[in-house]
Amino acid sequence: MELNEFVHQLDELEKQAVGELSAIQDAAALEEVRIKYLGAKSGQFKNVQKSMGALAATDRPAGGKRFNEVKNAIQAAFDEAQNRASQQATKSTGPMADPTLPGARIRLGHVHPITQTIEHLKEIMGRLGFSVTEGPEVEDPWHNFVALNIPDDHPARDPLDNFYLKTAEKNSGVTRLLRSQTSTVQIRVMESRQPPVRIISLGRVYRPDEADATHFPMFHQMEGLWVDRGVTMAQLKSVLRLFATSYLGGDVNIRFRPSFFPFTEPSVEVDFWWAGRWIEFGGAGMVDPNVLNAVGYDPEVYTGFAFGLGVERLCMRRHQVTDIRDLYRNDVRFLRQF
Ligand code: FA5
Repeated sequence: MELNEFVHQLDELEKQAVGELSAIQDAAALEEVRIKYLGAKSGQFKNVQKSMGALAATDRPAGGKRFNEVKNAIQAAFDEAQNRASQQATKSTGPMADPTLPGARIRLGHVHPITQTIEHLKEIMGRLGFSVTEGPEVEDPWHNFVALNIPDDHPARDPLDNFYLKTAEKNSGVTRLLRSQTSTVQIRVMESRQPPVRIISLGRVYRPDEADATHFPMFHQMEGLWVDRGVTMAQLKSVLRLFATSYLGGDVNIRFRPSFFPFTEPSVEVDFWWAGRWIEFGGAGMVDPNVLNAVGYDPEVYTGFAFGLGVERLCMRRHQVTDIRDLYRNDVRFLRQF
């Protein structure tokens, strides 16, 4: 091999290696370049060194001198790059993390107390043989009033007691409102199937009630309906008592008070004893024959009972919540307890 060619190879190697090393900032890239040029087995420097043996004996001193110069230049560039990479490493990671410190605790979210209550109520009523149905929240007067034996001039239809949907009425010409009770689902179920019917329906209802400790303009009700041959008031009381003791415990005090609803006859109000007084949880009664007629059931053949309970008040009684508004403030400090 000619001396010229050998020196040219060394020049090229120096230019390339020093150029690459001077751009290096981190340890991983440095190691790659080290292997490429200075690797013991097939690094480019090693290859050039091997070809020194092919020089004429008279050219070797000059070739060897240049070889050492290039070797020192590359070594110097390498050392510099190594310095830079180690400075960079301290800068980006900062002080070493302490692996013995406990990790940051991640809080898990969970289901809202009312949703938990709804699931629990479904489970209890399921064990008593009631299946679950649903109905729409936007209703028409037939299902919210007429079929429930609430005539046109009844105060329950007053705009002050209901959320009528003006835009829907203007656009379609028919009256629509947010349902004020889940009793609407009784009608929808009986219209769509023949007895025996044994269902519950849980969902939101809306009333322009002023919010206080026991009232909210949006709340949930659990409606129950059992229609068959020979269903009696005694069964209604048994079912509600069984339900109450399952959900609130064996020592719960429950009271049935005579009352009036247009869609049941006779009607009762259901109270639970709570913190030294009776609190109303719902209404119930034997399905009025007019309602059975409205859905095409023969009241001479079938009888039934229905009830509607406030879900929030049940949840509150079980979990000792004294203000219904706490359930809807979305304050995680409160919600976390459930
Ligand atoms: C009714 O809504 C009847 N549909 C119940 C019924 C069903 C009777 C089937 C007979 C047969 P009432 O308006 O009383 O009844 O409401 C029932 C329960 O809903 C109340 O006892 C109470 O627990 C709850 N409730 C009523 N208004 C509110 C409110 N603004 N906020 C929270 N809960 C309420």
